Amino acid sequence: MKNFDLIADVHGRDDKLVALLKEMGYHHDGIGYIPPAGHQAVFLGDLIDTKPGHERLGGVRATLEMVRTMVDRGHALVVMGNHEFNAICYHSRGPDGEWLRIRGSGNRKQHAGTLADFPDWEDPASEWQTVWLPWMKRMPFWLDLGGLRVIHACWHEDHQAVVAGRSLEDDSFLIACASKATPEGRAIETLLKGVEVPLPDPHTFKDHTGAVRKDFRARWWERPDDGVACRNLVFPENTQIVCEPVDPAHHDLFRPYPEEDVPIFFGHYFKPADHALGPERHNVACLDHSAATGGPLVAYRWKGERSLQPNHYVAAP
Ligand SMILES: [Mn+2]
Repeated sequence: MKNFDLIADVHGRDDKLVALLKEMGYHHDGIGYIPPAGHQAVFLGDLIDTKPGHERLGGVRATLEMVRTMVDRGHALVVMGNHEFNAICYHSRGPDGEWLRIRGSGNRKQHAGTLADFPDWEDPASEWQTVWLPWMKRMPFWLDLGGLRVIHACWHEDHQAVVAGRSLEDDSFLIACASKATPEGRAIETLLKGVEVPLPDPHTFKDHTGAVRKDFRARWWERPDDGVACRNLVFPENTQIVCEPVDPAHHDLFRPYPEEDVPIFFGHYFKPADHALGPERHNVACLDHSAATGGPLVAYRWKGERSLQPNHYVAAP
């Protein structure tokens, strides 16, 4: 059986990626990085878009080139993150001629660290438009590798059934995915951005930007029954969240992940930089430790186990 080295959200931090690959015994042969014998890397999405305040000129381009070279040579696999999906929409128009992702200040800011690496991105003949957008469109939404599963945010078989076998290279499918009013759009929203659950009235909380929010990012793999408090169902931990139970009307937003299923790996959730390295449950692991800001880039080295081991984690500061 193959050993998989799972790597979460790089967000253009090629410096951390190089350090992590070296730490795991990968070597550069003049073309790209080669894993140790019997290993393959698996990227969990969000290769692009540095975070404001953590820009690194050239980092997104270097990350894309490094990962693409590994994928092309059979040394890595990759799944799509919400940032790749958002970027594809940002650069694609709908039937009405409007951009599929509004080019407002927030969306522009989120994507600026990527576009800074491709100054001619508006030119249809540019590398950005002819190489990277088509490559990102071909990324699968998830991988079922037999002994393990990977997806950017949430394993949800009903939503997966809606988009299975489809590719964003198909313009009409892309347009359907870009709308929150379609089954395809709702599927992508959940698979790539996770599950958000409303707090009981009248509770709210402030997110890291200071915006007041009513919906919290949930530990979608848990069972919310029997009065489990919202605070025990938020991910990552957040003591602003009330200790009241979730309204039973929202229980079906959760997708309890069976204890006996093979391990599921995802990224996306920005666990705090000082979060201990370890799985959420014996077969559930989020590997995003905020490498995009102050945290380490983390890998899990899977060697066939059904129960995840804390000593299989590797981190690059
Ligand atoms: Mn991310």
